[in-house]
Amino acid sequence: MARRVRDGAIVGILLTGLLLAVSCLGWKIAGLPFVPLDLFDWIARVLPGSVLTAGIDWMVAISLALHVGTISAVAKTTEQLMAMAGALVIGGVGGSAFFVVLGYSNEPAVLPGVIFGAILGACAALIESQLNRIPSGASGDAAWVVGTFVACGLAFGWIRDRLEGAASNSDRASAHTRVISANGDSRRRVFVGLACATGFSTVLEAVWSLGSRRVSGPRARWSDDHQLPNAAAAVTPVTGTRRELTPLEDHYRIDIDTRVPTIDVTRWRLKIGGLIDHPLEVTLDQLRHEEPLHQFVTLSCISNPVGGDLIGTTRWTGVSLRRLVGRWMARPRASHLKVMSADGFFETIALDLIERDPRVMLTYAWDGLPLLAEHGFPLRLYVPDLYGMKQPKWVVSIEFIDHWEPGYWVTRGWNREGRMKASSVVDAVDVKSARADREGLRTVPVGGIAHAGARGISKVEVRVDNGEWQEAWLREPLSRTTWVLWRANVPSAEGDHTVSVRCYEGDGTPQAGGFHSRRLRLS
Ligand SMILES: Nc1nc2c(c(=O)[nH]1)N[C@H]1C(S)=C(S)[C@@H](COP(=O)(O)O)O[C@H]1N2
Ligand SMILES: [Mo]
Repeated sequence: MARRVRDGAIVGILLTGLLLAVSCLGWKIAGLPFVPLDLFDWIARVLPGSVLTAGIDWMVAISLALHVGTISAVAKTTEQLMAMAGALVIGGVGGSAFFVVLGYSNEPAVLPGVIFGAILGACAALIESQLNRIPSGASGDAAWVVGTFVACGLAFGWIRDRLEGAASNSDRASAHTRVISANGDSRRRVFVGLACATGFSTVLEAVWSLGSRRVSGPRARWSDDHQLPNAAAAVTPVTGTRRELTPLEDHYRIDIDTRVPTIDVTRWRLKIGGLIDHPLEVTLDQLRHEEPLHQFVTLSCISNPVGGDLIGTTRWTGVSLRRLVGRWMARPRASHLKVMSADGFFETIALDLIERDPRVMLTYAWDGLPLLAEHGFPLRLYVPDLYGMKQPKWVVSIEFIDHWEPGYWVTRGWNREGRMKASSVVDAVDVKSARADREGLRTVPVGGIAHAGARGISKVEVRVDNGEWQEAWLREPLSRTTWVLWRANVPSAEGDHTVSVRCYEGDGTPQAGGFHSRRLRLS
C-alpha cells in the first residue's frame, strides 16, 4: 500500500511535469491550449470574488515584502508557479489514488489509464471551451487537449504495469530464492526513464523559450524623437523621482490570466453589434485611418498600494469613441456599450459619458508603437478618471445594450464606479543635495508624484515628522489626465526623520486615507 502510494505519486508528478513541458511547447510553437495554466485561470473565474481579492492583496503584499522586481512581474510569476505547482500536486495525489485503486485488481492498467485520460481530457476540453480558448471549429485544438491526456493516461497505465510486474516478481524472488533480484533494477529503470523524459522535455521547453524570446527590433517610439510638451516647465524633478513618462517596458501590467491572449491581427476584427440596425466589423487599419487622438494618460490599478508601482504614464493614441458611436447608428433604446475582451474580461460604459467626454477612446498605440501584447494589442479602451479595472484590453467586440451591467470586477464585488482616488507619493529624498541655511538648519530636496485621475491636482504639501505642512512646487503636468510631479526643500535637523506628503484635487478636495512617507536620514 505505502509503496503504491509512493510510486503513484512519483509517476503522477513526473508525468504531469512531462505534460506541462509538452503543453507549454505546444502553446509556444503552435499556439495550442495549455491546460495546466488554463485550469488555474478557470479556477480564478469560478472562485468567489472575495477569495480572489484576498489572493490579489496577498500577492501585492508578498511582492512588496520580497523587494525583487516590480509588483506586476512578481505577481505574474507567482501565479504561474502556483498553477504549475498545483498541477504537480494534483498529478501526485491523482497518481497515488490511481495506483491504490488499481492495486485491488489484477487487470492491466493500460485500458483504465486510457479511459481515465480520455475523461480528464474531455473535462479539460470543456474548460478550455468555456474559457473560449478552443474557438468553435478548432477541432485540432480539442484533439490536442484530449490527445495529450489520453497519451498521459496510457503512459500512466503502462508504467504502472511495469512497476507492479517488477514489484510482484521481486516479492516472489526474495521469498523463494533469496537471490537479489534483477527486478529492483527494472523498477529503477522505469523511474529513471520517466524522469529522463520529463527532464529532457523540460530542458527542451526552456531552450525553446530562451531561443524564441522576441528580440523586438529598435522600433522608434514617439518619445525617442519628441520633446515632452512640458519640457520647458520651470519646476524640474528631484533626482530619484520616477520618470515622468514611464518607459513602455517598465509600465505595470495587470490582468486576470496567467498568460496573454494570443490574437492574430490578420483575423482580428472589432465586432459591433447589439441594438444596432447594421452590425459591422472594423479592422485595425480602418481604425488607424481615422483621425487620431493623442493623450498623455496616467493609468493606475485599484490594487496599487500607496507608493506602489502599479501606476504608469504614457502617450495613448486612438480614436474617440464619440466619433465612431455617432456613425454606428444605434437604436434609440441603446443606453450603454458592453465592451468585451479576448480573455473574457468585459465592462459597460454609458453612451451619455461617451457623448459628454470625447476623450473616451479606443486605443491602438502607446508611445507611438502598436500596443504591446501584454498591454492589450490590438485595441484597448480608455476612460478618463477611472482605474484600470474599468478599461478593457484586447477588445474584440462592442455591443449596444439598453441597460447598465456590472463589469468583470464589479461582478466580483469591486467598486462600481472605479474612480481613481487622489494620491501622492514621496519618490525621492535627495540628502546628497542638502544645503545649510543661515541658522545652520539644512534643507533637503524631496519630490514625487501626485495624482487624482482626470480631476487635476491643485496643491501638494509636505512635512517632516509632525512639523508644519509646507506647500510644494508643482511641475506643469504632461496633460490634465496625468500625474503631477512636485518638489520641495524641507528643513531638517540631523538624525532620522520622516517626510510625508498629501495632495488636494483640482477643486480643493483633500486626499483621503493615509499619507505616504519616506525616511529622511541626515548625518
Ligand atoms: N481584457 C482585460 N483588460 C484588462 C484587464 C484584464 O484582466 N483583462 N485588467 C484591467 C486592470 S485591473 C488594469 S489595472 C489594467 C492594466 O493595464 P496594463 O496591464 O496595460 O497596465 O488593465 C485592465 N484591463
Ligand atoms: Mo487593476
